[in-house]
Amino acid sequence: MSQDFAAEVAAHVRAGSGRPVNASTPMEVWQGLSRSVIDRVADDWNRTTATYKAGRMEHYLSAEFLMGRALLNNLSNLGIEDDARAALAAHGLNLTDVLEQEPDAALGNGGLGRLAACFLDSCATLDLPVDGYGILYRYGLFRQVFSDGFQIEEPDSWMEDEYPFIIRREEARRVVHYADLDVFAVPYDMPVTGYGTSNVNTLRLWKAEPIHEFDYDAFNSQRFTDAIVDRERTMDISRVLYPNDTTYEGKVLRVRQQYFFCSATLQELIDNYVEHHGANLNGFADFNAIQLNDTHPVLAIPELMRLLMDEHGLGWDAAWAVVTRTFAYTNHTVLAEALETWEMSIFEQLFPRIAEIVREIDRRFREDMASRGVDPETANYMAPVADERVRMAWIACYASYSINGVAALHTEIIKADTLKPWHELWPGKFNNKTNGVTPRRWLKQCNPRLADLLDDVTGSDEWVRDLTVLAQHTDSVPENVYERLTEIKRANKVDFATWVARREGVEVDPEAIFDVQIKRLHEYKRQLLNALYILDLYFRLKEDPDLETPKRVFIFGAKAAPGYVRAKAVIKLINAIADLVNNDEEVNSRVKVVFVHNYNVSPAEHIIPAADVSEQISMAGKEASGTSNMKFMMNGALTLGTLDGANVEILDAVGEDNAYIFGATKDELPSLRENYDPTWYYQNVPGLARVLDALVDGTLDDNGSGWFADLRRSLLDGGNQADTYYVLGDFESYRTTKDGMAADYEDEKGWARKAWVNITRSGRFSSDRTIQDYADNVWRVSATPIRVE
Ligand code: RUG
Repeated sequence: MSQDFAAEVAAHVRAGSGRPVNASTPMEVWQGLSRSVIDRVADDWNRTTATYKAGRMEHYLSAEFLMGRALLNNLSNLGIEDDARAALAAHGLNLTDVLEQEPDAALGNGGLGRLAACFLDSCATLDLPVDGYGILYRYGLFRQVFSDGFQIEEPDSWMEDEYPFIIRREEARRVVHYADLDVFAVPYDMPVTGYGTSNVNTLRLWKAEPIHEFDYDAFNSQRFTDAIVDRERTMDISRVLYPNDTTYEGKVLRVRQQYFFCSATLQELIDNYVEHHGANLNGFADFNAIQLNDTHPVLAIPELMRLLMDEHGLGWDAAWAVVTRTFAYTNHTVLAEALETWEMSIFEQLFPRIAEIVREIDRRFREDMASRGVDPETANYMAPVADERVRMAWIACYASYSINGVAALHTEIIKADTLKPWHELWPGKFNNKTNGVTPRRWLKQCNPRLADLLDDVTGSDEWVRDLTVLAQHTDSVPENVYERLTEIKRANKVDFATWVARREGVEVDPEAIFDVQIKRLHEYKRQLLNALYILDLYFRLKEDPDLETPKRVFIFGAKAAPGYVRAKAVIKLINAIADLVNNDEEVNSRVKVVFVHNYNVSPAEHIIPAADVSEQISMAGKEASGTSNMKFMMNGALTLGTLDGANVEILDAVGEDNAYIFGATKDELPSLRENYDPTWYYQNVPGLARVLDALVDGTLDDNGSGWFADLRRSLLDGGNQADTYYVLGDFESYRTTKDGMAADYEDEKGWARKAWVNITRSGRFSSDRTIQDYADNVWRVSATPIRVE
């Protein structure tokens, strides 16, 4: 097997590079090895697709799929990682080096996009007939670099080199029609392998291409720019993830993107239905369920109405009956500003027929509400269109048969608050689906040492497909497990130290506590609270060099939205604190601060296995779920967090001795805020004034931007309206808990025991559990293993 594989790999490398393996570049070797994987899965992939298409399927529509790297994931799922290592070794090459060639497929922003990727992995592993649909962005999320500690955004041209894991399916292209433009939607497919199964699912990403290459006449008349205008306008549709939408033109482009992938996908689903089940579209929902991942794909609702009515002759009521049995909607946020609304004029401009359908949905909705006796004010609040704006979340709530939140607390909040009037009318639509993460990528692949320990303790690798089996081993373990766990963590930290020294130029001590906060930069996530703690610790150490505290390394990774100045200010602040601390000889042997630039899936795979502390410190009630909290837990890091999102369920799983919880709860906050006076905290909490003053007294340099003074003002100015996210209110409780946690770290065995409890109780946070729940209770699809001849 291994020898055959070595020959296959060599042949694929040669075919791509035109050179023998030992004369090919590492990138060419990566490409050749990747092609061997595609070769391996091709038959099963084809068979899976054919099998699924004939039956009931679920389609996961998402503007984001944060897939990360594909090669190791596939090798591991297919059980050929060792063969690949041997195949490369035969040519004197190292698999790890070759894997490092791969760019991250960063077609997503953060948690929402990575959740979609974890879900695909679980669907394949569970043999579920589910495919994903999205957009093949030429440029993924921007590449972050730092200049003087400021975030700079650069394009992420991740597909510039040949990328074998995405295959163009020219023959399946569709035309998407806009009032001002017709474009091709060309599908590109990515195989999604599962662990220990022959099924290979599909992620289909649409790319926009011009119908006419360019205007030949214009080009021949030397009007070169005119000749390519429409072509570029078309290519813009799939050029970047989340184009800046601060201008009207930017909004038009976003809406165009959303319609683009919804229309292409639905055209395909309908054609597939007709091919397998005939031309009577009334039964469409018997064979198709569609999960709307947030509001970005909500245009699929009016588009399905259009296709059913205009192209397949259904009347309004029949079409609406299909639509309301097809769609399910996942809400990922309670932040009102994140619930999309668009100007109706954009719809009129791009697709008047869709605008007409949306208005008709709105008219009928209002009629429906009146007939139910809903008062006009409430009906207007809930209406799909108001003040000439289209409210995407409200359309989703009206048309979907299922509405879910992503953690127990979050679902309670949307029922009681964010989506309250819908819940009052349709309580049966609401359900909770606590997020999960795949233990394949987030444990087995990124932490092989721990995976080996789990194999040993449990006696098999069954845990990879059923993480709940670990719970049987929480208490009954041989003594040396704690020692092995400590050794594994230390070895992972040594690896991380090498990686981060090379990548960021900062030396860190693996003996220190590795305290990590990695997530998008947002004020509600409160990276600022963490930064203020570090600054306070710095001053405490300066004041009292004998202060008893273990060594600490504070690790951050975060991107700020390009237009979000305050978030960018926090990045600059953390970098300034890193400069201060790391360059102070009196402190830097005890405290280091590292900001890992361009945080993404691959850096997370290096960071998480090395973490001791998982910072999950959002203001209670604001983080819908969080998913890094689950990845950290699986890798034996202890949560330092508020009672927010899925932290609540993590605490429930591990017990209060094995997590560090602080801060005001969601229920306490309203009354605390009523008489909130941040300046009281400034004046009375020891150390807080010193820290806040350091933002403006020259201790820290913001290069004249004025950003640090603005941060300080945001916390202090404006009475009880200041400090929206209660940073100062929670500071004391955070500091006490974090100090206590650091002290506990000194007890090596006690800490290892807590880490072990976290690992073995992480079973319920596997995305396999989440997906099985969706499959049984929302999608009504069942495992469909392909027969292998
Ligand atoms: O902020 C949420 C996270 O709490 C959650 O874990 C993740 C996946 O459900 O989705 C994130 N999210 C929310 N990403 N975008 C939004 C805004 O719609």
